[in-house]
Amino acid sequence: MYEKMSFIAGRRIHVFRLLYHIFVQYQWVSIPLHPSHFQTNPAIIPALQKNPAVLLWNESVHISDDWRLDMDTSEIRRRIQSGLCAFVESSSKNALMAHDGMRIYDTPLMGIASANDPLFLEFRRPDVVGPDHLPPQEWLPGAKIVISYFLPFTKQIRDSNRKPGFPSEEWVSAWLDGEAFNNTARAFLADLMIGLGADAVAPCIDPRFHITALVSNWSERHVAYAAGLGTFGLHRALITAKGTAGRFGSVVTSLELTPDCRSYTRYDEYCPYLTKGTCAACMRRCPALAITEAGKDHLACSDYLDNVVFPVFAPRHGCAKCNIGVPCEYAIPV
Ligand code: B12
Ligand code: SF4
Ligand code: SF4
Repeated sequence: MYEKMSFIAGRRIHVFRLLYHIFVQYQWVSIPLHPSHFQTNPAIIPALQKNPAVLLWNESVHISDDWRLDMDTSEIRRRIQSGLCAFVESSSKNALMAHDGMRIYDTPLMGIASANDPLFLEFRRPDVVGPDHLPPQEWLPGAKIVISYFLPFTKQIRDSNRKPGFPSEEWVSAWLDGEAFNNTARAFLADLMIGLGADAVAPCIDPRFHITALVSNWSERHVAYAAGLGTFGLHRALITAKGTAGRFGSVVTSLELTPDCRSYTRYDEYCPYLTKGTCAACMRRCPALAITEAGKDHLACSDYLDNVVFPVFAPRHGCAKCNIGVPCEYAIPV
């Protein structure tokens, strides 16, 4: 086995060596093969080409023959989730170099939605997301499920941004480097599906992804809602079992797994303000006064980020005071 591992030596792969250990332990991988072994979906190639981490992953890891689509689906699901967790926990990119390697994200949550969930049609309503929001089959013909995940920020990153007012240096760096890492996590997950012989697209790193007037054609929070990860708050962030302070990612795939049940029926069920008029802590935290009884004004928030925060921290920005020091920061408050 170690002889085989030496095949991948000489590359910048200490992350993958650790993953390799984990995967070998669970017998997920056999020997690394040439990248041409992988059946890469043409739709994702441009995104992968922009993403060296994934090509590296592609070059160095091959899914073993004992991990195939005819396995028990709950076991496949378990392995995908532990693979994603191992990636987040071991990647050297999950760290702020400018802040002594402060870790950005803790262990992720993962949820699965059916690609045929009627919610994806509901998201196209103008009062939900809008008609530009593409359903899974438009991202990937033959799509069966959507895998969504939540990357919670670590305590150190959150604590740095606890004081009211301007965002911390660590927070704005975590906005920039954290989204770059999120892109590698998206691509990692897509590549894992491709390695399994399925097709996969991560919409937010696909060239067709766009945002028009603050509305995207693939809303990660709405997708996470469909996948059972949480519901919306007054601040319009999605409240998950690990709170709101973090980021979402997702992958559409032809892999067929059982979707997760949603433990809620209303889209605002986890926010006590929206259900019974109590809390409103996020309203008091917002330096831009963008959150009122009427909800959150995206334009006011965006103006503050672009015209107050960005000029000071460019190319970084961020704020999220509404996600920190509030009852839904770490958990579901109901
Ligand atoms: C454009 C954008 C912004 C805009 C607009 C914000 C927004 N919430 O839409 C601006 C610049 C203001 C912004 C700011 C921030 N953003 Co931003 N942003 C996005 C982006 C790129 C697209 C969002 C989008 O498409 N919105 C669509 C509109 C329609 O959403 P909405 O109005 O909130 O939807 C409401 C309706 O659908 C309504 N509704 C009515 N009827 C029904 C029925 C049903 C069934 C449902 C489900 C809903 C529903 O409920 C929703 C909530 O009120 C996403 C990335 C992505 N691809 O998803 C990140 C994203 C939303 N942002 C994120 C973050 C972290 C932030 C910031 C905290 C930045 C920072 N790091 O400091 C701030 C503040 C976030 C906040 N409090 O909302 C995270 C959200 C994390 C979370 N826990 O929810 C995302 C998902 C990025 C990521 N990859 O994780 N952002
Ligand atoms: S701080 Fe309170 S009111 Fe605001 S979203 Fe969280 S639970 Fe809802
Ligand atoms: S991100 Fe900042 S400005 Fe935007 S709503 Fe939250 S607290 Fe207000």
